[in-house]
Amino acid sequence: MSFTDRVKQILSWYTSETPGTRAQLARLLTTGELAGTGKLVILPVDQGFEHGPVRSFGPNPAGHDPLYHYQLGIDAGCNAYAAPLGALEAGAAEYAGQIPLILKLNNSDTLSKGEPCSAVTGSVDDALRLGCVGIGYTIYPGSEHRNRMYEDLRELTLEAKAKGLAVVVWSYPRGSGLSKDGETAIDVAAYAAHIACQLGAHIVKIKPPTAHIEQAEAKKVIEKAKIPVETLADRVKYCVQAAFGGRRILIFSGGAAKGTQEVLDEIRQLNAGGAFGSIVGRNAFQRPHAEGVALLKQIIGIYKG
Ligand code: FBP
Repeated sequence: MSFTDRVKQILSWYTSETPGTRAQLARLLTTGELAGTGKLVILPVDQGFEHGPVRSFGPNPAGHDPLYHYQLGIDAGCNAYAAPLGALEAGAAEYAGQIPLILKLNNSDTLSKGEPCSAVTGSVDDALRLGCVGIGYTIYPGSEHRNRMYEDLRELTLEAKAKGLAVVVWSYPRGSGLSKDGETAIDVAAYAAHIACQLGAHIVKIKPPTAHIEQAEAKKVIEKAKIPVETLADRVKYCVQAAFGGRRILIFSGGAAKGTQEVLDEIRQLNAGGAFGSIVGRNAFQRPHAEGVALLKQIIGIYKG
């Protein structure tokens, strides 16, 4: 029975939402190998847009086919598959009902320079038409264009909630307001998680934070209050706290392709820190199918405890 007490507890944090939105969150939490545990492993495949097809699918050319990723998510027992409009449209009919879908509603490419800002590339109605459980949206706190992204998200969130969908926010600090190390600094990561919660996200995704502290004022408080930030588990714990005291689902991204042991060690630390799960793309789809499935299953196994 996947509608467990833990699922009910998590849903109780979202009582202001419509029955439709709560049903979609429930569907995410009761699908796949982690059904009922309160944990999520999601397969995101927007890297073709974000980094280009060569960098994304060159290592495993089968990944050029959007249907490959539907099947990968299903075979691995993921809770959901997230992708931009074109890729979801390519397989939504064939795979209808087989895995929850998240429509990534804004995207950026790496073909131009300047302050990071994503374009809105789909609509809430597209998400409904394709049978998605929710919309996905990236914000770049630290960019000069952050306010535009926050305001666009506000409109989309309002509509998604009114139409009974879940809202998943990728909160990725970057831009001229931050140093390169600052993009994943513990204080900035926690801040990014908190901003996404304040913007009304149901599920927030951040990168695993480092021990770097970007803001001098935050450093003083971390030291004075003795907030532990030494290990990744410590830092994850703090980020979960920053996400409304643990009342929002906070998950962590997988990052660029790396060795299996390195991936699994990181997941163990995320799990130890109280992460609600992971969203792992490149480390899954850049491996041959069987290896990608095996790695995702190992990740799921760690979250299962
Ligand atoms: P990965 O597991 O491949 O890191 O995917 C997670 C993700 O959030 C993708 O959805 C997104 O395309 C990518 O990371 C962005 O990575 P970056 O911030 O390095 O451009």
